[in-house]
Amino acid sequence: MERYYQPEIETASPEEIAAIQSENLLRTVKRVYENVPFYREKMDKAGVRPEDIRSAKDLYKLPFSYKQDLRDTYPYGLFATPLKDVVRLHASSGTTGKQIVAGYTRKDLDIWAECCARALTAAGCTQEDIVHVAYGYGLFTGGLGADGGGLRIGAMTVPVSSGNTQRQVTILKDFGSTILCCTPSYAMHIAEVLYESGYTKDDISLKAGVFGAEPWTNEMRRVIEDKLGIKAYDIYGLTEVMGPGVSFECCEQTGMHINEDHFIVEVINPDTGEVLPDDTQGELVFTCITKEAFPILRYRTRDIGVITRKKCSCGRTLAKMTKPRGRTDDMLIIRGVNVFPSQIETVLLDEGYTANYLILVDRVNNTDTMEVQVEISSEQFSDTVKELAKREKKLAEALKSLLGVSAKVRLLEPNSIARSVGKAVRVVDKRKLLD
Ligand code: DLL
Repeated sequence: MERYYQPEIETASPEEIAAIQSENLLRTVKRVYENVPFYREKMDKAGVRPEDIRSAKDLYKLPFSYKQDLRDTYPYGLFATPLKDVVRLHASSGTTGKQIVAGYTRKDLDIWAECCARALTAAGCTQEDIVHVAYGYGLFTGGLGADGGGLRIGAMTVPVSSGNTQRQVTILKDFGSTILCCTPSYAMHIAEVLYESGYTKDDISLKAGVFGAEPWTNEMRRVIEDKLGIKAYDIYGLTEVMGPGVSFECCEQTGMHINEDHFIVEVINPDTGEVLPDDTQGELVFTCITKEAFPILRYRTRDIGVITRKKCSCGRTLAKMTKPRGRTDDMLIIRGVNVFPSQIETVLLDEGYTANYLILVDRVNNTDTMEVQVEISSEQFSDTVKELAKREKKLAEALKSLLGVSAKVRLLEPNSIARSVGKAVRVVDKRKLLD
């Protein structure tokens, strides 16, 4: 029997959801117009007044917002409450060195916990469960987001964070964790270490996993389910909109239900901005309608997906989105960390290298690998082997420090990377992330 965390919302009629959305949207638009100069100027420029938004149907009249807007207003320019009311910050990588900063009031954290509680409940979590959170804790939203959901349900929540995989296995075994939350690639790695340590799924008590933050295929789902003896559920979200729990999978496993009482989703043509009908592929755009501190409007996620309102066998009426089918920009997700090639280029140039580089991404033993190859100048090329090794180490450290994820560095002799006649090919991604 499917369980819901808030059946009155999760199975509400489309009319009820539309009414909630309109009411919340109107309030949010008025609030950001009054409190955030960025939105006021943008709306004035577009000739839209808060009064022009009379229901959720008028959403299309509002201007879009972009990652660039967050950079331009870094760090707090889009906050709609005084900083004294903000009780938590999270952040993720932007396209350059600057982070994308998200703020939360106490109420925002409460709603976030509620959204994650819905996701965990859909994966079968109850108060009786032991939720093992192996997403990273810290500025990344994964750890504390999932943690909030576990606490809200009243499950025993274990904040293991990511890394030290041997210890993850020990904790899974000894604590009897029943629900695992982490990135799907980390789940694969945990499974591997479990078996390498001489154990099998019979030695642990897991029954479900809630995995997201990066693309994963149904093929990968089957392997994880088989190795860990669980049912694996997808969860989606992004820092700019909230973090994990914007949408979540149910028992049907054919897409993720969007928490539509808190977020309005649109699918648009990324080139023209035109709003597309349901069941058509396009860029996902989210509007936060209940957030106090950082209620972003019509945010261009760059994630490509499809929205459907077809009846779901789980009984939920909330619209569903497919797994993201790619991105309209060049963002890579390496071991759950967002990485833009432009960030790598900035480091290379800062460290005195040329802009002749190549980023090779692969997945080896279910773990993402990244190698940055960069040409050195003729003068650098005459350095001793020892000096070159020192240079590689220094560059690897600079990359790790800015990206938050490690990369192997290979210095190449001058002119060894093929020059392109059109758009430079900077990234070779050998992972097969889509079905
Ligand atoms: O990844 C939030 C999150 C944490 C989601 C834990 C789920 C679980 P960001 O670091 O800001 O936030 O990255 C957001 O990651 O725009 C997608 O491109 C990608 N992404 C997130 N969830 C999924 C998923 C978190 N389930 C970016 N499938 C998004 C595919 C995902 N891609």
